[in-house]
Amino acid sequence: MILSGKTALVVGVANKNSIAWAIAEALLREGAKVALTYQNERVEGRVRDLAKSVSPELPCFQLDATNEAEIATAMKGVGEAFGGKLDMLVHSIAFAKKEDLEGGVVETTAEGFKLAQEISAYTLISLTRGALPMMQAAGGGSVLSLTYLGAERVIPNYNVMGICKASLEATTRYLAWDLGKQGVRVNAVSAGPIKTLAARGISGFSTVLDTVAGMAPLGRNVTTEEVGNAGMFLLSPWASGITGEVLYVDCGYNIMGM
Ligand code: 0WD
Repeated sequence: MILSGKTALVVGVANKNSIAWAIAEALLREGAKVALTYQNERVEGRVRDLAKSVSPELPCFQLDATNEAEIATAMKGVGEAFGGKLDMLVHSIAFAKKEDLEGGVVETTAEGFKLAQEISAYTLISLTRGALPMMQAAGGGSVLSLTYLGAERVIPNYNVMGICKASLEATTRYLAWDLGKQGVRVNAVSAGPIKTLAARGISGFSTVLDTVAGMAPLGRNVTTEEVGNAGMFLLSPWASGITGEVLYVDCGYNIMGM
């Protein structure tokens, strides 16, 4: 098992359909010790139940990524659970107000823009900063975030989230440059569309699913398991020469012109 003896913190599990959960399952399957976080009491029960379904000892911590104090407390808990060493961090969170995921981009308010950027892009920096001392203690580490094609092409209704994903991808490259000499790699998976809680907030999402299945070289949509496996690969030592990269896991849809 490639990840035996390695430790991972996975941020962004909301329920069993979450991409973060598929990544956690792939990490566990390859022998890693995994800790989860839940955003708030609303999702706590579901996350704890998922954790218990794989191991009675799997640690879970409350972490709203916009709350620096909660990041510090969660990281302290992770350090206690894993002997002060962390090898892998997964950032699988995003948020924009419903009204900013439909209608005109030109209507986006400064408040909606800042909120979406903070949760969807800035938190990659703050979570990585929180995890860094434990990665240094581990002699290096790797960080993974989740992005989408809407960062570079226009996907109707994705709107402010496309702008945030562009920011997230640039953040991935700058962090990769900043932390590379410390042996910390930072990469992103650009996943094809998957029906999750977050995706349900985007107007016309079922049209996106149908379009991709119709046009993608593989003739279908990607599964969360496939995204989980690719994420696990980028986090693992198999990807030791890869950093600052965005890997498409979308059944090939991104290569198509028509
Ligand atoms: O089609 C898709 N589903 C794709 C998702 C395609 C490509 C990329 N992605 C990305 C998303 O943009 C996100 O970055 O994958 C990541 C994970 O999204 P998901 O698995 O699709 O969605 P979900 O299961 O809803 O997990 C996202 C969770 C939130 O769930 P809610 O309840 O808001 O739907 O992110 C968490 C929250 O649990 N989250 C936060 N966690 C900590 N602090 C915060 C926060 N401030 N805000 C949201």
